[in-house]
Amino acid sequence: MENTKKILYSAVQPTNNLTIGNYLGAIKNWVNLQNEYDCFYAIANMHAITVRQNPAELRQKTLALLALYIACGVDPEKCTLYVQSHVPCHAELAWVLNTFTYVGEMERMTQFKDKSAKHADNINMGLMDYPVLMAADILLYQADVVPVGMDQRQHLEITRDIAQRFNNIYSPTFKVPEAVYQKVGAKINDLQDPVKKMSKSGENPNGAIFMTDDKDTIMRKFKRAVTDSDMQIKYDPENKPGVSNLLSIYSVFGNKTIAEAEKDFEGKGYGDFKLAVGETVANKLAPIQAEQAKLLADKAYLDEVLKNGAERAFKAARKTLSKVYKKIGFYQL
Ligand code: ATP
Ligand code: LTN
Repeated sequence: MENTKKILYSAVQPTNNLTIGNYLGAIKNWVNLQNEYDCFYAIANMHAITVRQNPAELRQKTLALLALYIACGVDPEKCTLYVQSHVPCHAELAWVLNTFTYVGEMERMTQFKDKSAKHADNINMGLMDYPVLMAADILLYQADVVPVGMDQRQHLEITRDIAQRFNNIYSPTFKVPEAVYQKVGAKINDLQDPVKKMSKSGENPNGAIFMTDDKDTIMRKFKRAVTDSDMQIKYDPENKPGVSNLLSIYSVFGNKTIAEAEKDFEGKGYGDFKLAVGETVANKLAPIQAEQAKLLADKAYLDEVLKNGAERAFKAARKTLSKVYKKIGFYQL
């Protein structure tokens, strides 16, 4: 039974605190899919260092992210939870895949262009190579599906291209993965600038709701959220991006369809609407925050989860890497 399950792979970088965009776009889906798939969920600390990190904070954020995965409902008994740098195969496969990836392809990546503009003083090789490391992550585990937010679409496409390229030159070696997105929640937008994605490292902290925000902060940010002047609470992302974004947030946190969400606010004003969205989010986050704090107090348990995870991940990853080394002609002892 166990072996017939398809494989799922995903990861989040331990940069900053997560936003509800990360939760709704990715982690919530991970929880829904964990029974159906054999899941690997990584903490992508090697990706994180492509922009400069404070070492003490990076260490702390790594454990905080693990605790958050578990607090959100990811079950370490069912899934493999591990830290990317604990499995050296990621760096090793990334090196090989670099030789199957063109500089021009990497220069055209939207995230590379955005991050280069944002960190103009540190456009390092790692930032450019980010998608290749991500391809290595996914391909090492022969993943069938990769649940991510819409912003990762281009990275998933290049992963598929690299896999197919390698398979065509040698023989079928890598599974060509499919991206899976949430129907609602795959792109949560900034509360202050609702045509831009909500980002954990965005400029305006009022634009993002962090998973660690307390109720007062959440209510204040929703109260200030940008809407429009027509006073209609209906879902129309094109013409009413602010209101539509709030409706999406409300519907996924409240487990409702968009139509049900619209119905809840028939005849109501924006003031009431924003309060209700804030209440719904704060009530959902409170138990997650409490559970995360409890888990963080038990470092021995978290370390144990990571140790088991690294062992399981290494076994799976090493198998693929050995195959690759053989195919490309690396001399084996
Ligand atoms: P950063 O701002 O540091 O670049 P980020 O907020 O984009 O980070 P990542 O660690 O890059 O976060 O992404 C983690 C996961 O969250 C990915 O699957 C990504 O697609 C998803 N995600 C990020 N932002 C959003 C969003 N606004 N809406 C939906 N999903 C999102
Ligand atoms: N780049 C991803 C994080 C990430 C990832 C992965 C996601 C690193 N490796 C492998 C899916 C599969 C992001 O969400 N920014």
